[in-house]
Amino acid sequence: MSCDERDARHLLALAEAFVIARPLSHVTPLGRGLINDTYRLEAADCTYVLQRINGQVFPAPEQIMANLHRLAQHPHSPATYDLCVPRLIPTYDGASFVRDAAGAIWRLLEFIPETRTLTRLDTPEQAREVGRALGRFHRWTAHLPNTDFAVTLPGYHDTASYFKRLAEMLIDAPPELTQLRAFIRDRQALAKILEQALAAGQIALYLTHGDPKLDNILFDQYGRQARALIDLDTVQPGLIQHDLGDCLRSCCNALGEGETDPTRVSFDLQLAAAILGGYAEVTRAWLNTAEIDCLFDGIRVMPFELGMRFLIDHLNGDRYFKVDRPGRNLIKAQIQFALVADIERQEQAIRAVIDEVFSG
Ligand code: GN1
Ligand code: MG
Repeated sequence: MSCDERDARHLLALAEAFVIARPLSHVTPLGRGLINDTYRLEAADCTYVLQRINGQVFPAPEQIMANLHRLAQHPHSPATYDLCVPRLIPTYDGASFVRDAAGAIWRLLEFIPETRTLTRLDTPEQAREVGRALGRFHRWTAHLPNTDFAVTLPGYHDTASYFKRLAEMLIDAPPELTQLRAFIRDRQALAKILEQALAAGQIALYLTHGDPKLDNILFDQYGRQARALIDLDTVQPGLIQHDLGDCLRSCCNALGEGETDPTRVSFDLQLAAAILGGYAEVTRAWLNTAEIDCLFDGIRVMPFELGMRFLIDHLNGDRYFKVDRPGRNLIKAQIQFALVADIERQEQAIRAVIDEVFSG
């Protein structure tokens, strides 16, 4: 029996605990996630998503499951906002997950049929749909008190603490990192900007998605309508400015996170305008001026933060993000910093778009 076969049998045995169609037929790896292990499971004529939560990254995976439960008890279905989120499938014992022999948590989710992810946005219409989907998600989750939800990943978007940690790690930086060190040091104020706005009461905490990158948005089969937001592990109290910034960071870097040449990276203003337009269409009447004024900071800070996170992981020996080879996290950090630089070059234009789309 090959190792793959053994793995597949192990996965099918785990899936047996859940209330699903029979017989279970096969499992295959799914998606491009950097943290959890995700599989597509076929059973009879149904498809499911089987996932192992990364217990090294999430200190208390049970809290994720508790948050997902709270979300599922929302008094309004997401369909009220023209949106889907994946449903959790219970076990025969009525639990929402099983533990394997090593203590890891596995869960099963519905596979939302007739959908697919896009590897890049090809049209402004698709980009507009992305913005609408995120706006709808924020409107939907805003009905629930964010204080009822656990913080599943403490410090997740604490940019200032990543900055501090990295500054210490880079004190004795090797010569090839001194340029990056200077780039980061010049942006100390940026690392604190949203934290200060929050402390000053200009912006507020909401229940956020936490990871609305393009891979986590499901489109219909034709790639026209954004139908669902998936990967809800980081749904926790947070800033909508972070969510929107993260979404633009991912969608407007047309070459993707995996690009290897920082000189080729750019922030696509046309796509950004369309995403912001779609987002504003849904949230214009709901957000206040101060919240809108801080959106640009979110757009600038998120690639900066992710670049720092990739660099920290590189310096730590690649323990957090999955990598295909050593050095990958360093390149990924450089790509994110190149994106920050291009966002800064286009600041005036991006701010003008925000003003325009929110003035409606
Ligand atoms: C991670 O696992 P995945 O791919 O959904 C990360 C996000 C990053 C993203 C970058 C919990 O998400 O914060 O933006 O990689 N998730 C966590 O691709 O750290
Ligand atoms: Mg994720």
